[in-house]
Amino acid sequence: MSTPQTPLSLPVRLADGSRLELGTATASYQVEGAIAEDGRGPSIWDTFTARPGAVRDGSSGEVACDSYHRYLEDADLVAGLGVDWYRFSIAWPRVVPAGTGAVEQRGLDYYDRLVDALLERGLKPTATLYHWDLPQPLEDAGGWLVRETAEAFADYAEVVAGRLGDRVGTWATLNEPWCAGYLGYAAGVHAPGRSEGGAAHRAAHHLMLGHALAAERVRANGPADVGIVLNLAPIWPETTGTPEADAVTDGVDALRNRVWLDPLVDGAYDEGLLAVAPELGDPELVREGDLAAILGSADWIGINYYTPVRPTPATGAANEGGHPEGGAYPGVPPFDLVVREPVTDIGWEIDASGLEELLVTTAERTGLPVLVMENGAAMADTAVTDGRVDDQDRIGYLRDHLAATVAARASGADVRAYVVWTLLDNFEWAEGYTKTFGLVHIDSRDQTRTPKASYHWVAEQAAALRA
Ligand code: IFM
Repeated sequence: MSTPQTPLSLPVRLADGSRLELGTATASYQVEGAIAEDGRGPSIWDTFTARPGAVRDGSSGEVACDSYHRYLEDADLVAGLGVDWYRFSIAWPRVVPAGTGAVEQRGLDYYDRLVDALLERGLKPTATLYHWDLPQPLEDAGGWLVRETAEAFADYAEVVAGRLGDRVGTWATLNEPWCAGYLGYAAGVHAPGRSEGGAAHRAAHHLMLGHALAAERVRANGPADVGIVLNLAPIWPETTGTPEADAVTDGVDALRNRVWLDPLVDGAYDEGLLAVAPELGDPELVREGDLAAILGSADWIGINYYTPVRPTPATGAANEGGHPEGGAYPGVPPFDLVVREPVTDIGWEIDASGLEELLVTTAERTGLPVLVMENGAAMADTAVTDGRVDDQDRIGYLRDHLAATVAARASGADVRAYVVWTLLDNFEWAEGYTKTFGLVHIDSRDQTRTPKASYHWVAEQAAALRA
């Protein structure tokens, strides 16, 4: 990693006068807390976190960063960064507590206040409609394995857009459907914690259908820029040149990348994908008109990038390789995932060139604007000394990845934004509070927020871009 002190050369504007926009992001269940307040219903993450052993430190989002009550302080922190955007997500169970039916106005009121607070501070509110907190009643009725969930998602999207659409211009339907579908319904390491093998492909299709139906409803509410946020990955095979290795590489690429991009760009699931996911060839699942609805339904593609994926045929048990993601690729021949040094505190390999590659290839493949909607690093930097957290390692990571973003843009890819994950140290899903990605440290005893050195570094980059 290069030294953080090296000045970053940011091409401030392109010939057309546009510049890269910066932002930071959070997600409802990871920061809000207040899970039983103002009529919020239970979500699958409330249920999953209560399951013994599901979360590393046995914690939950019950309090999290208490952002439901401290959103003004958070908005001030984002404003202090001088960035353009705040990307937040809306908790479906706050707005439609049972998943369908009655709307909870107090839940909508919260997001209304948040959006106004951002606008008052000159920030662009960017809303994600689904960052994994499915209302539990919908899971009880089958979750993403059933079509009705996609239809309910569209109804909920319409309610939210109806209330916020006059002030929110940029909408993301789903965040990382790969996690919602395959970590949730195949690997079982995320809520709802089900290990259903190939049935998870049903979830993938319903998520994409839900995206398309929701996008249509959001647009029906007025001018809106609607996209989808994918955790695509550069697939860098560790082994090549054998039929086994090629089958693994193609299968991993199919489920990590093509199952989302192909229907958006081609309106089809390709042959290699159908080989690992024959369920996607079932006309009862993929009904007439579904693929036509998904085709062209995104105005932009959001990319969340942290690490490359290096598969190799397994030498041991099927799809284990000691990696929790192994079970998230049903239908792919047994493989291991190789991780090279250096790694972050969560064990993810650091390689910024993967981001540049993804931005360039995704822009080419889709012909759409691409936005880095999440990028950041878990680093073991929890100590506050004299009111400071000196996270030079995080600065190094961000610096290299922002430089990779700029390089992709300079080479002609239509890269519009770079959004840092995340504003606050928060609830990191199955890792609980053991892994911290934030620009701002949170003292869980009293919720004191302490901006880290990386916060000040991002502020400097934002100032340079605005100059
Ligand atoms: O914290 C998550 C986020 O919710 C989704 N993208 C990856 C982040 C780090 O794991």
